[in-house]
Formats: sequence, C-alpha cells, structure tokens
Amino acid sequence: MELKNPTPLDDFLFDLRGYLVLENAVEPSLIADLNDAFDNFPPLQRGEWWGNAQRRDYTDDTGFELHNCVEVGEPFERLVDHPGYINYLRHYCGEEKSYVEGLFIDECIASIRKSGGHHPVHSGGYQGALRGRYLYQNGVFRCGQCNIILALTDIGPGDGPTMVIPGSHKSNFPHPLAGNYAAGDRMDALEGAIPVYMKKGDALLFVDGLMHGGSSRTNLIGERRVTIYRYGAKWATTRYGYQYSQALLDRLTPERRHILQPIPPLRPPEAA
Ligand SMILES: O=C(O)CCC(=O)C(=O)O
Repeated sequence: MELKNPTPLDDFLFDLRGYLVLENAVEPSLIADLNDAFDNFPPLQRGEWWGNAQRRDYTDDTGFELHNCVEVGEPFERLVDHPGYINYLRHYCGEEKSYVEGLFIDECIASIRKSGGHHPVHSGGYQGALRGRYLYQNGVFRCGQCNIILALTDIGPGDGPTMVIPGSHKSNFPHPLAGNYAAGDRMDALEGAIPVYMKKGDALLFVDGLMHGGSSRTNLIGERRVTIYRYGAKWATTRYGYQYSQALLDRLTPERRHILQPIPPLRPPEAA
C-alpha cells in the first residue's frame, strides 16, 4: 500500500474537529489476518495474561480488551507503522521539526464489544492532561497523543460506534451533561456527540484530548472488533507499565522497533 500523507484539507479538518476518518486506511488482506487472529484469541478472564499481553477491560462494560496486543501476532506488528496512517501520526504528534522528532506507542489494544457494551465519555480540552493535549503553534502540530481506532468489522447504527464531540479538544468548559465516567454513564444521547460510522479497514484518527467514548452496542447479533493504537512523542512511556518483550523487539523491522523502543536503554559497557 502506498504511503498516505495528510493534505491541507486534513490539517484544516483535524484542527477544526479534532479527528479524521481515514477511509480504506488498511488493506483487506491485513483486516482478514487480524480477524483470523481475533478468532483464535483464548477465552481470557479479566486480568489474565496471555504471553506478554493482558486482558484488561477499561470498565465493566467495555468488553474484552487485550492490552499490549502487538505481542500476540505478526498482523498486529504490521499496524505499528502502517502506511495508511503513520505519516499522519508523525505529523500530528511526532514532535515534527524538533530535536526529539519521532513516535512511540504507549498502548495498543484489541477490543471486542458485544451487545450492551459501551465506553463512557471522557477527555476534552477543559482541564485536560498535557499527555492528550491538542496544540498547534508556530507552524507545527504538538499533540500529546493521537489514537488510531481501526475497524475490523463494519460499524454502523447499533454496532456501538465510537462517538466524538467535534471541536471539544479546544473546550474551555466542562460539558454540563457529560455524566460520570466511574459510574459508567452512557453517552448515547449526549448533546453535541456524533457517532463515527466506519467500514472495515477505515480508521478513526483523533487527538486524545477530544471528548470521545463508545456508544452502546444495541445490535444483539455479532460483535464490534477494533484495534486501538495510541501514539505519542518518542520520549513518552507506557500508561500502565507494559513493556515490549525482547523477542518482539528483536524480530521487528528497524522502523517498527524504533517506534516501540525509540530510546533504547543506555548503559556503560560491561566490564571485561
Ligand atoms: O471503544 C470505543 O469506541 C472508544 C474507545 C475509547 O474511548 C478510547 O480509546 O479511549
């Protein structure tokens, strides 16, 4: 697949809304390989490890969420620097034109959502963490973290599409109706929020400082499958402390390894 680059229209819309939908970002053969991998996930309990990956659902209702999924198969490795979006991340959150230019993935998740599942709304510009902050200044983007949610199944009405509040990455006020994340309040009818429908292979790219979440999956049959890869500056660190295994780092291409471990540990030489 050819390397895709953000256009001036992408920059305009990303700045305005805080997100972009990249249609056909990932080729059907990789989507098929990822779905095969999902079909063969073991039936993990919450908290259970599978090699160097762990099922760690964000809330009681988000469903199966396998963290550090880049460790569970080669198709997940191909997503690290996928040409359908990697230059967008470099541009928006890769510290472009600075002495620390480069990317890092601090979370990567394989997510399966069944009927009834949802993810409460969170983030937003108001009192937002620097980690997920939106910034454009002096001719460069300096976003703290940008996410790629890749659809592995078609996600239409009732399928539990991700919802976003366009423009909320710049909010100066809290959303007065946003509800309580910890209480698991649903965001389905939240004023200002819109669902992002996608075909499998499409990717939603958004700055983490945008208010977002997952609407309720109301369809009874089937499941929503996505991967979520969170990119940020190369000096960042993983959110929960997951480490990439040496075996994974050793088998990656230099480009992929550089994204997972941009700054290898520096130690004095071993004494002879
Ligand atoms: O599952 C979704 O659609 C939303 C995921 C989400 O809120 C997040 O990645 O922070």
